[in-house]
Amino acid sequence: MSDIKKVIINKKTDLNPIWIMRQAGRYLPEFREIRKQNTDFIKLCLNQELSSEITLQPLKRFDLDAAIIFSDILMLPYGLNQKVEFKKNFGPLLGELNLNEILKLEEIDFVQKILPVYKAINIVSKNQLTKNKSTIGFVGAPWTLLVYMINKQSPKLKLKNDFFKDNFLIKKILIILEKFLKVHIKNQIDNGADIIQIFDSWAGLLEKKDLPNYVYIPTLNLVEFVKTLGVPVICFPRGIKDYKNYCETVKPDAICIDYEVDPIQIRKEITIPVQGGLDPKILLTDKDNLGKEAKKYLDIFKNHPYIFNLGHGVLPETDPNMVDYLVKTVKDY
Ligand code: 1CP
Repeated sequence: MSDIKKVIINKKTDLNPIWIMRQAGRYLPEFREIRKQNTDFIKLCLNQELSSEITLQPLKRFDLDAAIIFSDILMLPYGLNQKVEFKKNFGPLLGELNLNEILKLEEIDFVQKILPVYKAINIVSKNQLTKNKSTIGFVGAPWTLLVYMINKQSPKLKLKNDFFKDNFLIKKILIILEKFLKVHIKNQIDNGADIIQIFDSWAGLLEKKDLPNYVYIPTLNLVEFVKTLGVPVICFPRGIKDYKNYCETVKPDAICIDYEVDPIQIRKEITIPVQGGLDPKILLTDKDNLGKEAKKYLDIFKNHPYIFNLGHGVLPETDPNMVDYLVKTVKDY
């Protein structure tokens, strides 16, 4: 069993495993090299040779405890036949949402369309580099995917005023998302993912009164589904503020915290295993500061099951030497 699973399942407190959100990505020159020759991001995600190679790149450099599959949460709307593009210096751009077409979609056609993602997971989980380590599969939470599907681009800081105007469409999309997210999760697990992380990157955009309908209930359904498959599930409701209420309602096996929440308060309030927290911007400072800030999290969660990670993805401008220093600091603690 991987150290990450020992923390989550056996509640071990002496292991300090580490992985990093967006560990396979733009801060690595070897990734940028492949990316330069593969300008279509979706096609790259659907090339199992390259996407498995990219997934393993950070494990070749650093003593990380997990591989997270190089894919994207937006492969789901792509599989649902909504057009998805990634524009340089802009981010994701989605096409028209055709409800009738989505309603007609069959499970086997969805799976066929994104099959290389599962093949890549299979390759990665069988590679020597992931021996005794976890292979993390992931999905976007229904709410965060709904945001991209309706908004068709990153919401950045807030939702448009008319976001909720088509209630019928929203309800239907949430039902479809639940169905296909379950298919997507099951296929990742069947191909070797031994942990699932649910990214709710835009949970923080909602008012408290809307959390039950858009975050708690849809995510709880997925969490319960993952549990029936015997795999631990980590939830990352970025910006949620009330992590205690989230954990008590959604009941994930572990909770990933963002960098805006006070870790001391989390330590006091949360009883389940915790992951993450360190501000990715700390990696842009210097080694002394990085060591100090990393130890702060390790000290606070000393007697608590804790998986080291950042409080959001590693930034593209990060020096890989700083990541190396971070991993060593955590391992030597
Ligand atoms: O080279 C490039 O320009 C592509 C950059 C990139 C990468 C490396 C994107 C576009 N996606 C990814 C990979 C990715 N995305 C992974 C791979 C595994 C790893 O972590 O190493 C994962 C887990 C994701 C998940 C993801 N995609 C999230 C959830 C986590 C988060 O960052 O909040 C979200 C919101 C996305 C959407 C997305 N995809 C890409 C970008 C730039 C974005 C964010 C856009 C926005 O700000 O709305």
